[in-house]
Amino acid sequence: MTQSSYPVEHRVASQSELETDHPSKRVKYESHPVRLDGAKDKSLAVPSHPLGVRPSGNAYTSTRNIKSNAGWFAILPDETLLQMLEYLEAPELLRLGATCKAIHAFSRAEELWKALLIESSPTSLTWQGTWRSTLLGRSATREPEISCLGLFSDTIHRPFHCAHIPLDPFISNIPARNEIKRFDDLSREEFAESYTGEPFILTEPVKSWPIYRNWSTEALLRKYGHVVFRAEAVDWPLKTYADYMENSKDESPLYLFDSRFVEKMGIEVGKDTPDSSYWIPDCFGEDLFAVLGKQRPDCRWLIVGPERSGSTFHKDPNGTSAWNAVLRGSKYWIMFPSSSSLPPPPGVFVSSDQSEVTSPLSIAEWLLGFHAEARATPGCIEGICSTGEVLHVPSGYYHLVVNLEPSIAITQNFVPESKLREVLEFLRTKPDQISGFPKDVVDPFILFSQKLEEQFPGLLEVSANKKSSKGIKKTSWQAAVKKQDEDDAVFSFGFESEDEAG
Ligand SMILES: O=C(O)CCC(=O)C(=O)O
Ligand SMILES: [Fe+2]
Repeated sequence: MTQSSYPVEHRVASQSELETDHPSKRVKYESHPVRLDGAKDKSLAVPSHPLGVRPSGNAYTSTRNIKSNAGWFAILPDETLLQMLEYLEAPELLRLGATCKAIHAFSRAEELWKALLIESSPTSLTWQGTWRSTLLGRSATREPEISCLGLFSDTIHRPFHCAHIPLDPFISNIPARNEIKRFDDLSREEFAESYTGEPFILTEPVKSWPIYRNWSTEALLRKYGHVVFRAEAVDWPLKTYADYMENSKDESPLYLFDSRFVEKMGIEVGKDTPDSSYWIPDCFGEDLFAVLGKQRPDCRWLIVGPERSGSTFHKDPNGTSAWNAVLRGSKYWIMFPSSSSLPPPPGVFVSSDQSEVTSPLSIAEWLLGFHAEARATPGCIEGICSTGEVLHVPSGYYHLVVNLEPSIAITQNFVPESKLREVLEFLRTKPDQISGFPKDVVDPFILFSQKLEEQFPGLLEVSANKKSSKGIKKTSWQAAVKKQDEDDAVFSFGFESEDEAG
């Protein structure tokens, strides 16, 4: 978080507070709550913290700071104090939180209770509105309302602030040069010839899917309420997750992301399949990972999440491309191309060997700290994918996605022929980053090469030649297939990446 993006909160002092707090005359209390810079609309206001905690900067203008009542704990930086509390179990956290108001505010941090609940992995649970009340098994309305006025802590206040920032300033006024392209539909040929390397939105194909008409949270709950889906680190019945969606205010909401949804829901997929629920939009039909059959890596996910849930910056797995179809809600996307000669997007860090992409910030923190810079960065592509639309994520593109409303989506990853080189190169050069393959696949690169050669003889070579004939970079990548050993038919391919090729 950059300093300038995090506000000093101005608030109206209550009469009793004015009496007990002895605010100095220099403190300027204003009669409106926190706004984002430039936010004119009242609906863009961020409310005050429920315990009365204010951002650290306010301490400079206050004559009282209740952290000093926390004994030896007061000497610890806030982050360290919170980290220390991570070692406590629920009963200890409750006891310590009863010792003074400052520690109480720290002991209420939702991230502590979320970790405790996930660790305890109860066989069944009823979502109560907060992680703490859910673990304690009581309604959030019964949580004590303790005023911790006089505590100034970014560590405590920041997640609350981030959970309430208006998204509107970030998703509106998209510069024309950044706008993602939109089409009704594209044919397979149009996609293959011109658009495999470009993000775009298609407005039509999803609208003919049966589940576009039928799926809503209510309809899914009626049919699949007891079906257990994966949401990050937990497996919850859809009913529990829907309760969470309906009644929670996490900075980074738990996101349902399930790769087994087709099997779990017992639905049919494919245009020519009777009672099919949905099918791959025509233009994305070519998928070379299909040669792997049951040995292909995870490729499709059901995604459900509340407003503000989403995905922090990442590139899709194994060098694949993806489509993401929105059935309910809408998603704001911001994307950047990647290459060895381009820096990662603002606020995203890549390890020197390119093996790790880290975006240590939550979506809201990133928006507050880096969105303006990102928007002005060449290559930035932005747009909103609404209900019934599908977005194409080209192989290698960085993307951050945030749901603007409660949403239901399906995404699928695939390998078009023009991205075959990228995928093979990924599998060959980044074995430690390969993900989603079944456990019995020992060497995905060899397996994929082998299957391709069996089912599409010569394709590797064609694909390599196409690349160099486009003049992107003369490469000595050799797609020649060498049969190393006639007996066990092990294939090997001589690759040289663009980076390696001088
Ligand atoms: O819907 C989302 O949160 C984005 C998912 C994603 O990253 C993708 O489909 O590639
Ligand atoms: Fe993605």
